[in-house]
Amino acid sequence: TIKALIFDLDGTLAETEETHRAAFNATFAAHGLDWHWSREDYAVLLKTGGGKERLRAFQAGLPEAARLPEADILRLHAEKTETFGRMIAEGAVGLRPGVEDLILHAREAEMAIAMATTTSRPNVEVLARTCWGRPADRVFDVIASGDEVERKKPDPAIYRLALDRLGMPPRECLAFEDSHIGLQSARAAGLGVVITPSTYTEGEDFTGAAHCAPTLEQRNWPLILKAMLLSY
Ligand code: XBP
Ligand code: MG
Repeated sequence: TIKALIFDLDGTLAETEETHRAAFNATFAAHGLDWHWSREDYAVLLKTGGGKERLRAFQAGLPEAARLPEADILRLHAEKTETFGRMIAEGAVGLRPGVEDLILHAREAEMAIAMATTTSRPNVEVLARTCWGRPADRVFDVIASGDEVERKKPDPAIYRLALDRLGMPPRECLAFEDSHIGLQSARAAGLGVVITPSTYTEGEDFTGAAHCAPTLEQRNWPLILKAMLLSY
């Protein structure tokens, strides 16, 4: 039986990636940088999990003279996190359809609810407060977030950390993801995975997922529940 559900944040609980992109671009502009990430640029940049890692990957493609020192990257990222937080608090996104109900029902079934995300911890907090009106640790029993592991998705470290904190083996848990790198991360940690593709990940390769549904809405649950049974 499934005793815990482990959720990815960006793209799965909420369609946050456009807000991340806007926050990056606003930060670049505020610093007089002529960097601007289009949707097309960002679709490629998202293959690198983690905002700081994404900035470094972007810089690697620039001429050496245009690259910033690491301290500047960290400062830009910290500012981007603040801007993103303000945007979310102002209501930039809501939970994706079905998320709230699924978590409520899982709670009724006495399942634990966990989060395994490559995003920064302040982003988890602001989303929980804005969308649930509660601190994150009152929505999730366990939270594993970006800066707690050295290697981000597709590495399994973040899911292993969440499993460790749950104190459960992977076969008793199910992961919910929206991306190919998230799927790889969860699978490598031994988890069954339900995929709900997001705007940026539609069309990615989801081979190995236990089930793929357009959303977590209730009408998709029979299939999701079947996936839970099938994956073990
Ligand atoms: C998706 C990510 C994150 C965000 C940016 O995370 O790759 O890096 O794009 O967040 P998830 P930070 O695992 O939740 O889908 O800038 O805070 O790193
Ligand atoms: Mg995601």
